[in-house]
Amino acid sequence: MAKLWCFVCVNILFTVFQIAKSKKEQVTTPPLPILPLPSYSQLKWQQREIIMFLHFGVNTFTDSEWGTGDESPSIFNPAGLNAGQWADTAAQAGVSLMILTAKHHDGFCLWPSKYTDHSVIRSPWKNGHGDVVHELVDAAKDRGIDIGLYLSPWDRHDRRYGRNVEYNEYYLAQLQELLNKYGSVQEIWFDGAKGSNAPNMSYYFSDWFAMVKELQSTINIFSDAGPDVRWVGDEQGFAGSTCWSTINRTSLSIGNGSIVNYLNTGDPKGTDWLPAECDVSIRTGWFWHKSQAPKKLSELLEIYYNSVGRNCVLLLNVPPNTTGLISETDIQRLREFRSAIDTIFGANLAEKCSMKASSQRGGKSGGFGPENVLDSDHLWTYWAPSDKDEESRWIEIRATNGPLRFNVIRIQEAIGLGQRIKRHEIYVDGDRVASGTTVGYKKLHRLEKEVIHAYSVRILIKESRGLPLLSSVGLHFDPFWHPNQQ
Ligand code: FUL
Repeated sequence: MAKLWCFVCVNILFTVFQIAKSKKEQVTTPPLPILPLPSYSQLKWQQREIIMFLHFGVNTFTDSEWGTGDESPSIFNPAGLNAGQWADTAAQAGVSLMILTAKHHDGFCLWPSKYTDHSVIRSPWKNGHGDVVHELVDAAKDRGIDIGLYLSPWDRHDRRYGRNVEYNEYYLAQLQELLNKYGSVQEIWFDGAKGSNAPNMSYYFSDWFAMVKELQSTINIFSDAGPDVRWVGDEQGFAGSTCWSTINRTSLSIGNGSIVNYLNTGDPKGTDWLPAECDVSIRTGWFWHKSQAPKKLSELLEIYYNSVGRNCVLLLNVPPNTTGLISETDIQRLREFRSAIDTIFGANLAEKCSMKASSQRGGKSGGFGPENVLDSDHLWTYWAPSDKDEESRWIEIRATNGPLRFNVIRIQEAIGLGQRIKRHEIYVDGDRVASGTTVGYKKLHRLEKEVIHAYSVRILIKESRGLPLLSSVGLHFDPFWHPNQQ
């Protein structure tokens, strides 16, 4: 009997202990999101950081930017075209998506469309049997790179342009060709440029967008007004120093010059997640011209800081030449650009430091401590302050191995739960060295003065929509940054 009692008591104790243990170990949940949120495809797009644009077509051979539409297909003969070389260039530059102008404003099609003969079919290139889109798709696939397509709405060649139903049918037919025939397409570019050759031409955007989504479920649609990616409002590759991924789509329209400032900064009250893409060319023009050279490394870095470093994606155009190759000078510059980015951001001085924060959600064991900003996950592990921490929310990096030398500070928000930070400041050993507004996926601060002997860096969140959530923080040294020489 005593034995039985003993057995029962041990069992009861064990159960009580298990219950107590499971209570103690209850995991703290993530905070509620703040809407709007990015879609899966938008998040993937954001993490690409740099996308390559390829402007190529009859303009390449006529030394022009906007073709008239009267060009003879016989001028298109890129005898040495090698899409493998384009894709290698992209891979070396760390690019995971390449967008080709399948048709520019001149109406010439780089693929053998069934619906027009103003295309590669009538060109001498490969005796009319070539298909540039196909070549790019194959080369990109071999290297694990995704593709995107640009199909100009404005068409200066096709006779149907200006007759609404006919042209929209033609345009939709071409969309079906491109999005059915070439496998997965990750971005489609609807350019807002529209000339005066048919002022009353209206584009059936709703039909186009619906068709695109029907044919490609993970694609992002770019236009001045989205619906997935918005134009940044300029072609210099510069976002606003305040840049929200949120905006009100109802205030946007395609080809409307009066909204460029709104596009540049976004809207903290916006009800749509519509991040900005910064398009700019490595050269002056979008198409290749013998007389032009690539931008200097310092200019490309300036663009990088003002696009990727301001919560955007950089869409950098690298135009193939008349041979059908990307010029060596451009390849060389891209190599320098990638190597500079890797040099600057390859090492994070904060990794060797200790972290402190004003508070943390769920206390010490809640899983939302400041150390989360040092791991390699830049979305789903993050520092979250406690709900009660409303006054001064900060995170601090403390040197443990001697003083720190840096001139760039990187801050990233956990945008999977919404973009939140409105205003922030940075202090080094108690002195304010930088201040800013939005953070978003990535904010890069290049300091006016290099910090050579620091022991602590504090990021203070002054204002935010709900709790600020930081997913990554970095202290970097940029040897190419000379503020006084700019
Ligand atoms: C503009 C076009 O007119 C340019 O030719 C170029 O394609 C650029 C990316 O978009 O609107």
